[in-house]
Amino acid sequence: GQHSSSRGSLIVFEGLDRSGKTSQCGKLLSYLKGEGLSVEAWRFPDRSTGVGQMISSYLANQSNLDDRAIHLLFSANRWEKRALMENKLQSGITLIVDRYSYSGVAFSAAKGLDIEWCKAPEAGLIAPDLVIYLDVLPEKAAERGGYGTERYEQLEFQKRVAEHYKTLHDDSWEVIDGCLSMEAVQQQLRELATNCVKTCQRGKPLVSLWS
Ligand code: NYM
Repeated sequence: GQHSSSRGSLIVFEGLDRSGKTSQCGKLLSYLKGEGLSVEAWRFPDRSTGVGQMISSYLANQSNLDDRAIHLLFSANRWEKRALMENKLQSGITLIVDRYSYSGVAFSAAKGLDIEWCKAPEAGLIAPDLVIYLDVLPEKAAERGGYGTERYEQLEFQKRVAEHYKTLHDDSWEVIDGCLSMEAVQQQLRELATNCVKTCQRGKPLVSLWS
């Protein structure tokens, strides 16, 4: 059973734009809540902070920033949430997070920045217990009602992002075929998340990312 001292899980969703992350996160959140779990949905970029507003304006093409400067802002946006994230996890709350450091690296590397340079500022953030990668071919994602008008929402760019994501997979990753039906994907996610939550409740330690 769940002990008051047991920690929550950090479950991260990654994937290309229009891979279905946001819908699946929402469904998983409702399901886990229904199971009586303490759970919150987060997302990065968190556009509610000062840093987040700079990112949002950059993404909307309302401002221009040097590629490294925007990379560091995305990272700072995670760092400013790190302490709160750890407190929530330690107090038993599971976090379902729509994008994290892997987006940071994959999108910046797709512009030609060095991967190790991109990873460095992420080292020391909390490592996810589970990364769910919703795998959809860039061409298929592009067909899904089309991209929006934000920066990066272009097929050729998304193809490069997909290639960089592939180099980031580690033991915490589960690759799910995002072209299956909404229900079939959700069914797999529920099972993966439930197992992950149990493992963390049994005392799996929190560790740092890439350090
Ligand atoms: N993005 C997101 C990055 O380039 N770096 C990051 O660190 C993160 C978290 O922002 N195209 C990109 C990926 C998306 C865009 O994300 C906005 P969303 O999930 O559409 O709000």
